[in-house]
Amino acid sequence: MKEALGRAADWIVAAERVVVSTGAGMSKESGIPTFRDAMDGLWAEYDPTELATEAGFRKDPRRVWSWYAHRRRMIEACRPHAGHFALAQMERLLPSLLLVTQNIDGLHAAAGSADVVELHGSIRRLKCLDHAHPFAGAPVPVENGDGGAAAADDTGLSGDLAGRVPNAPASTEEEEEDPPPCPVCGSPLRPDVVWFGEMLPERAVERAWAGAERCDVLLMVGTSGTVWPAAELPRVARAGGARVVEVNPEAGDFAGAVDLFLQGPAGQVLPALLDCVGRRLGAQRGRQGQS
Ligand code: BV8
Repeated sequence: MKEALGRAADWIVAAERVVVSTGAGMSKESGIPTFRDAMDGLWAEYDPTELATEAGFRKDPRRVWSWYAHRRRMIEACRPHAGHFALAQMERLLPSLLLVTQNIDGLHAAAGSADVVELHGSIRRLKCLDHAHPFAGAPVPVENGDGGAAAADDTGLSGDLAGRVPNAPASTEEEEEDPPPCPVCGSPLRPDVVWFGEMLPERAVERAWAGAERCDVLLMVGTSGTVWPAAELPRVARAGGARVVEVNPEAGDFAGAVDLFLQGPAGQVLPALLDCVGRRLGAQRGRQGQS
């Protein structure tokens, strides 16, 4: 692993542009179950084609709203881990790092990543079903690891946290609840996430695909490559001449689009990678200082 970390760090330090693409595995060590894990995966309990779709919501708004309220409460109790903080630090150290995530939990922003492209939206944001009116409830500051409020960027593409959940039951039992009505048009509120069968946010797709086409290194963390079109990113990056590095305890389904596999959990591999990158940048600056 040491040799592989060194190679990945060499590529990252030599790169003009780096793109990082994260999936549910990135949040696993923060306590948020992934979709795929047989043991505790969200899909093990529910049928996503029933719940994470507009049709499912229209069929049973109470059930889908309650499922998201349950997930939101779970996520609000979770904190970024060392891997999230390592990516935020890399963003500060490197000339250009674009962070693209499939995750809806807002943990990258909570760890201080200033510019996060959320391909699948954010569970912390709400909008109405019929007109996508944003629910402008009281903003919810995101507690990051040391209790401070994280920087929320103004691109609207990161996990901005307007929209405290209305009628979130305070009680510990999780009784089902009806989605509240939109204050503007009265249609039911829904999470501002991309459901299956829905288009991804245009601006997010533009930024992610342009970033992947032009980058020198794509670092993929914690994704199985099952969900489209996000699963396309490594192929887009490779076609643009980038090197693709995967961080995962087990290799994903990328059909040979990966150049280097760093096997292990994000919370361990990313801090180790940051350490290698930091040493190389320090040595580089030392040499420049002497010349
Ligand atoms: C769309 C928000 C246009 C909601 C989510 C081809 C092209 C286009 C579309 C399709 C296509 N083929 C099929 C489709 C349809 C569909 C799709 O992809 N279906 C799948 C099931 C085959 N795609 C769509 O509908 C997309 N829309 O394309 O619109 C369109 C419209 C109509 C018809 C056609 C096209 C919208 C997709 C977005 C869905 N919304 N989330 C919510 O969360 O409730 S998807 C959701 O599941 C997540 O956001 C994430 O994207 C996905 C889970 O995937 P991963 O993140 O990869 O996580 P997973 O659990 O799979 O894997 C975890 C990984 O972590 C594993 O590899 C594991 O080993 C690793 N891991 C575990 N522990 C760790 C770790 N890694 C690191 N550290 C650890 N500690």
